[in-house]
Amino acid sequence: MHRRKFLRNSSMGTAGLLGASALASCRETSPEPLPPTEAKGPVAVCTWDFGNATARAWEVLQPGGQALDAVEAGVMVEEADPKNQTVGLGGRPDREGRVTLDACIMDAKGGCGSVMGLEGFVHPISVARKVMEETPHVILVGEGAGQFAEAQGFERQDLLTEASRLEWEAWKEEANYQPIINIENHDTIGMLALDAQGNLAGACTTSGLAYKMRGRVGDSPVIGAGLYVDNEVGAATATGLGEEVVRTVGSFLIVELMRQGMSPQEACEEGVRRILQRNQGREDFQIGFLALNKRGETGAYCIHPGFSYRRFDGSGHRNIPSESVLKS
Ligand code: SD4
Repeated sequence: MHRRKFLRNSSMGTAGLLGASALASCRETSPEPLPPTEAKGPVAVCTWDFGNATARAWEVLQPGGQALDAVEAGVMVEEADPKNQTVGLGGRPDREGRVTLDACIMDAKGGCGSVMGLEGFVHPISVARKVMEETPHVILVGEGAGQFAEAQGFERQDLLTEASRLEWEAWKEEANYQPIINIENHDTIGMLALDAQGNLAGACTTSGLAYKMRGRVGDSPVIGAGLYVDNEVGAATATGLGEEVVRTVGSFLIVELMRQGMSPQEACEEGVRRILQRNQGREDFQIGFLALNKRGETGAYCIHPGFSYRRFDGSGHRNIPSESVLKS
């Protein structure tokens, strides 16, 4: 069908479903993309209270470095920290006792790279960046991702620390082989940055749910779910129970809501509301969203209290507690 005719037919169909007034109000609230000169950077934000990670990103951004380099360098701090048992080295293993890592990265030009189920490399975010920059693909998984990492010069190493191994062994005794889906056990890092040139980038990296089934992948390496960046509008990232974030394509949704005129805060609240709508009456999981727009404004929202994010900008370094739906 001719493209213009197809567009006319499909918009008539949509008008029938939504009603003409809904369409009109959509148009009224859709702002033009901000011109780059109105962007207010640099800013770096990340999920949870990872002050060392935002400080590292700031070292890149402050002298005029790029958002992409900042988010990679920032999340690498958590990947290398064995005390963070949800990311990189020392991450909790799957139920077979193997540490499998998921990560993705996006730049200002719409470039994206992702690795899923990567084993034996401390910095999956850097492997994801290589996928973006050195291959014609977006995602590499499992052993293929590992072979690629090795070919790119990354070194294999055992990521299962003694602390994580002992916890896994204790879990095996008690847990009836079920993955842990709890509320507190989330330290995945998603980082978003806006640089002085007005460009956005994002990175997200995790070892996923503790004691997950072998082969399970969550939202964190899924472009649009755990992370999304649109350089005209803003960026968003997620932490928490990935299955629910994947079902709603959460980070993409939040960026699209910002495009339609919502603030980062309003967009994160709507993202959480959509997830709760699908899970009415269920309170046994946590989701937290974090968003940054082109003006350098940020927002965050979660289901249970306890989520916070770190923000580093020209005015300093802060840990900002997130609002939540449930209050206790
Ligand atoms: C996942 N979203 O694999 C991740 C888990 C997470 O902090 O956020 N942990 O589902």
